[in-house]
Amino acid sequence: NIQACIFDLDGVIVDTAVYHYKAWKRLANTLGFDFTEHQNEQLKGVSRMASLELILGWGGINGKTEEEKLAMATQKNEWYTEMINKMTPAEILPGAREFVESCRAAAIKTAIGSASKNTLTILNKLELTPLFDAVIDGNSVNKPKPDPEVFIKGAEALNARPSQCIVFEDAMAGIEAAIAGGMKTVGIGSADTLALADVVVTGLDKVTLEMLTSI
Ligand code: G16
Ligand code: MG
Repeated sequence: NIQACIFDLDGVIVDTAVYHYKAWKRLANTLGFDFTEHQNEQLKGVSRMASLELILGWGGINGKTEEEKLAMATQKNEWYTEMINKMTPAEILPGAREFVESCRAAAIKTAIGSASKNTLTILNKLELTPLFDAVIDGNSVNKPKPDPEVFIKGAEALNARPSQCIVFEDAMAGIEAAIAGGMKTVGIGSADTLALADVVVTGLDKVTLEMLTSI
């Protein structure tokens, strides 16, 4: 039986990828280059500093000091937070609130396991904070996905055994993290990119509790 469901935030509960993309693009443009939406796919689930490294690589920019990189990441985050501060509950992805509520109604614990340091701001804007028993985010982990730390801490916070947790993830690194943590996985997106997941669906609007018991 399932004790807990742990949800990634970006790409599962809400689509903030478009805001990350706009903010990173603005930073790249100030540095004199551009990158595509296709390249942006590679940034999903990747931490802020690791994303910056990838982007600087695309622009062929070398030799920046750690201090300069930190300033760039901070600037990007300012532009990003300006956008997420305007988010409303209308931006919750289809079925997300309903599915989390159905877990709670069935006495299944719920947590967020996200790489984002802006997790609480986003949950508050979406008015979803009360629906989660625990929130593990980029501020509470040292090792980014695909390391299982974020999900293991989530399971611990919920007092659940990893084998009885289901993780919902849109990024390959996140699916790998959950598997490394000994958890079951539901991929949100396409079966081509999330091949390692136990099941793949297009969104939480396509998931039922009955489906989960058969994983
Ligand atoms: C998210 C996004 C990533 C982002 C990361 C860190 O991960 O998918 O694109 O770089 O968080 O975000 P921040 O700069 O807000 O700390 P997740 O794990 O929620 O999909
Ligand atoms: Mg994600």
